[in-house]
Amino acid sequence: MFIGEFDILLMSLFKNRGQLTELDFPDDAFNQKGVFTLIVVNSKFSSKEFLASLASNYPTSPIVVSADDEQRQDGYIARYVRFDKVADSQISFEEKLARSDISVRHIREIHRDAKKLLILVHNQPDPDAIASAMALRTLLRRNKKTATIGYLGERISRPENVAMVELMDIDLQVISHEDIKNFDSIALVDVQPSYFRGEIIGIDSVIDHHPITPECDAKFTEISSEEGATATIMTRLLRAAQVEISAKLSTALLYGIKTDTMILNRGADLDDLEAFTYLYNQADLGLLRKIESKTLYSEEIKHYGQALSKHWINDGIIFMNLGRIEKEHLISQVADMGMKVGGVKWSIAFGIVSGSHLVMSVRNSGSVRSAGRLLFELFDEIGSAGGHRSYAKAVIPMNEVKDLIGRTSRKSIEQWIDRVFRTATAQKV
Ligand SMILES: [Mn+2]
Repeated sequence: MFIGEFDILLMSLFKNRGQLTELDFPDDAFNQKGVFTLIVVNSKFSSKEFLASLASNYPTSPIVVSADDEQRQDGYIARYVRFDKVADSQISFEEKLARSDISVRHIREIHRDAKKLLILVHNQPDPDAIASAMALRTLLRRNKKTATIGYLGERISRPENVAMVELMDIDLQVISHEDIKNFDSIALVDVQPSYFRGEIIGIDSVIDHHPITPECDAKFTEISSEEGATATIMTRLLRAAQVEISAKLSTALLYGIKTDTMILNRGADLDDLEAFTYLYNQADLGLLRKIESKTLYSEEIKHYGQALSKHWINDGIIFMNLGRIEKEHLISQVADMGMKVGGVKWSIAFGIVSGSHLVMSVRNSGSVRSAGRLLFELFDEIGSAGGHRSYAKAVIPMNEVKDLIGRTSRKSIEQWIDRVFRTATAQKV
């Protein structure tokens, strides 16, 4: 039911939703028969009294007032909507896609003649990087044979990432610097040229969501740090090009956005939300659950068990030693777990990785000194150390540890770490 005069365009929007009743006078509203799925009132008639009697006459019909510049007033029974704004935001979204479509034509042009294209991600491929690389391959209308998705690091080991690659059957390849010569075009995804310290030449395109760095010259760049994930940018480009996004690709992109934004908690913006909602509708959620549940391997539980059973707590700090291990990510997982213990303000997990480096992962409750700064001050001179306020990491070569404390027995390392952290966390900020 429409009460009052309305724009023809607005009326046409509602025409296909059912039968319209158009009334010129508000009083006519009270002698209508039937059930109304929506009542739209021109703001001219939106007095409190009128809306209240409308509501009591039609208790099951939602009431919307087409407002001009009026704000919604408290105590009013209806919702105020500026219909022109609704249309406006839809148009500006379409405008954004249309602009992105120009970008798509550009990047397609740049890689068009390449016989062998390399889509290169950073050395530790995460779901966002992997999904975005797959998306670019689809966007460029290429397949496994005509575009390789590769990285220069070691075999991926994080269980979720391994599960993603295996369960989704993704052909992610480890490549060497030598191999790079075999490609006649290179696209970077989720990373920028400066990351490779000038070691890779001939980069034709860059798509990334990290803050732009100098020396980012490529024929095509789409770098936007407002987005929480490169997968969000890729989703926009695919939609702009009106490419159908398969269930598999939707799942991968959704997972990329989820992990890079910590389920839309960290650095996510409206575009991430928009992409998330869009992908969610066409993703294989069962498959996604399967991937996400694979966070542990059976042989890893032993390390966990040992570290947890031998933990000790001093001055609100929980210490957990994983001993000698191969998989570094276990240390940060155990550190996360330490924060769940009641009364704990700091969680320190550490272990010797590949026999060559002492790796420490530090977490705190946030209301204490910055973890990143603390590690930096303590260990920057003998290793690499730093991170965020509440989570940080230090990596120290074992020979430095030996120089510093004389020996590298389990006991001496534990005593040293205990002493260092108790002293450092006791200091005033
Ligand atoms: Mn990313």
